[in-house]
Amino acid sequence: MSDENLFDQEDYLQARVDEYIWQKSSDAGISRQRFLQILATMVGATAIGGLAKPAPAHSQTSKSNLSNSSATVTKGSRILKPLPPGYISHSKGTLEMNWEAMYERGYLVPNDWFYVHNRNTPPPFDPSTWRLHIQGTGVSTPCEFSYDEIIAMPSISVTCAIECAANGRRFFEEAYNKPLSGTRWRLGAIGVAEWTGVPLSILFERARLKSTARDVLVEGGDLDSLDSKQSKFSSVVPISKALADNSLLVYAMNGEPLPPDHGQPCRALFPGWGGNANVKWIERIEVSETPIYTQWVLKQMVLVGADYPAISPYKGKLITYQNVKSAFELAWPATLAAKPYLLRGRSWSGKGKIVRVEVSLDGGKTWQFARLREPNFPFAWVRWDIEWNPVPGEYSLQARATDNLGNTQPTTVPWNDFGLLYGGVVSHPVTVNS
Ligand SMILES: Nc1nc2c(c(=O)[nH]1)N[C@H]1C(S)=C(S)[C@@H](COP(=O)(O)O)O[C@H]1N2
Ligand SMILES: [Mo]
Repeated sequence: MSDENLFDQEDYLQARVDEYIWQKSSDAGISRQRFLQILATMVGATAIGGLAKPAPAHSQTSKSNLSNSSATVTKGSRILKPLPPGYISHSKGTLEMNWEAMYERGYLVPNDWFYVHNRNTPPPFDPSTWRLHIQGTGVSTPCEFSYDEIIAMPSISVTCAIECAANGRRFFEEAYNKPLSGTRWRLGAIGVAEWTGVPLSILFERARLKSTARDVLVEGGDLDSLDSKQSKFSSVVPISKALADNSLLVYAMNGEPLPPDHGQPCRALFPGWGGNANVKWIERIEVSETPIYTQWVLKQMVLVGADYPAISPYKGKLITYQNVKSAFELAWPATLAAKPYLLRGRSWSGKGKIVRVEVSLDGGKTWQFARLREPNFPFAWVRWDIEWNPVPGEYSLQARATDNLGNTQPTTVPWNDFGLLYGGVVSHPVTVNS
């Protein structure tokens, strides 16, 4: 069977045409000098480039002024950072952002507050022995880089979201009254940060990329728990995505060295793609002249269900880019006093930038435009607000966003067996007391 026609499938073609000219957020980016300063002053750092050892679990005190106490930690946690209060710990390796914590907060999610999806405990990092290997049939000169070499290379900063492909999974369960396996995320498996790193295209140039390169496999240092063959956790993207200006080997998050939970020392950034593409704790990148089909891509990164006919060898419809979603910066469920209130929220799209947000305060009967705030970066999110002066009662608040390609949020979403990419309008329950 020829791989060629399989690779020509609609989704990957779509991914290729979807590639936008990225507006580099270099103005907002941290300077190299500043980064090196931070690195040098980190506790336990021996020298520039000698990054601090990962802090022992839960020993750090959080810098956030909201974190007076920590949320309960699941026994045997695979998350090393302290859990902010109110954050939802679904399992040993998952931490969901609670949206009320974002009320009136800045554009970026601070590192301590960023959601976590760890299949494993972050592997230990030793800057003296860690190497990034670039190899495969798609490069003429396979090579390796040390951490010091990586951070000495030209870098850019990109402000964008990372979002789990399963964000919103719970709304499938609620809409279809059917249980799903996997983390029961509401809408908090997303965060926006400023990511700094080396464009993958620069690394590939050093390895003398061939014009015939097709696919890129990015591999982490941890095992893929879903794979019985004990392979490492990995993701595959087409070469066109890997060569996009904003596809990075990231080593800094919001101006700090990448924290252990978020991929220290380096992670991939493929803006707009599902969270799992952004492989953490990278050790190896394989560039191939032939399409790479991993079990993960064939069987997990797919929509499986009656509305998604499988395209062999995929088990369903392959997913790449994230869809449009919206969330209120409110507790779930929320209880408010009957007084004028500035309702706030955020909307985002993996395919571009949000141009319009409509809000319904009456369960979908009438809609009003929300006011959009700056900044509004593509592949990140936009903050919005709307005035509300409610009388006591029970409410169902809804928000519906539209991106610059006209993608919007439907009322109902067809079922898929893994509960991926829920992009429907969500009803947020709110009680207003007198
Ligand atoms: N090596 C490795 N990379 C990984 C994962 C993992 O378990 N191991 N989880 C992926 C998934 S499913 C998501 S949603 C994102 C989460 O990134 P974050 O924890 O920094 O928010 O990382 C991705 N990268
Ligand atoms: Mo995820």
